[in-house]
Amino acid sequence: MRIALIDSGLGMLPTAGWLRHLRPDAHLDLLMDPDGMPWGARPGEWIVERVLTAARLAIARGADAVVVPCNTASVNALVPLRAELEPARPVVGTVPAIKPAAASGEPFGVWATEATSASAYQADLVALFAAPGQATAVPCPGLARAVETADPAAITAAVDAGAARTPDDVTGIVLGCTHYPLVSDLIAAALPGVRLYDSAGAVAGQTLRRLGLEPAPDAEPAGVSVVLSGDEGPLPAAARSYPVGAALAAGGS
Ligand code: DGN
Repeated sequence: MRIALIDSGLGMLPTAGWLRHLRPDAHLDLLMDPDGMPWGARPGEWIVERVLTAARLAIARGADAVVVPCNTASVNALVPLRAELEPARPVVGTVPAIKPAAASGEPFGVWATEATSASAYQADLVALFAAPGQATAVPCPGLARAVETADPAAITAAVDAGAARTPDDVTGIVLGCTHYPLVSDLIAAALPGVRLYDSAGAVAGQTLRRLGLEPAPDAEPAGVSVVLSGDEGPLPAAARSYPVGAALAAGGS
């Protein structure tokens, strides 16, 4: 069993951690795009092309399923990706956790990249699940990139800017970019008492369901490979693959 994950970078790791925990015997191919990062400020057509390119590489490497643990990529590219790969191989995207936040009945914010915040997809989810005025979109420019580059000053500045744009009365924040759970402790500190919602565990669970697999946390671990885009152009031409074995910690986010 081989599962490919596609994101611009580290945002895929919480979902990879859940998959590793639930089915350690599935080989994970982690396709990251340092050359194209950040995707959140790119035009939709560019994102579609980039994700399709990565997905074709994943299939060439033998993927049984393609997971997109990235909200930006999912809201832009899921439809063309499914059209190309399904039904032969399941495609699992990421949906911002707007439904559970709305079910709280309390006001909440949706932190996301500019591309996701501006998408009809997010607006449709809010219209579908939230009461009028319950949700506030909070675009967080620069936060995904700051997390990716592990730049503490930039992370703090972007988190503080997000907190400043978040209405005072919210009791919940949807982490609508998969990079944000990696700094959830800082976001929680900036917004004390606010509940954070993310979708990594749900995406991993859905991947197992689509593959017809039950959780088997004690199974013999398979490998993990990291595939990075190169310096010279589109991902497959310059992809470099690093087998990293058990470097990913088992467990959730
Ligand atoms: N992790 C991506 C997301 O969930 O939107 C953001 C990636 C990026 O490059 N901004």
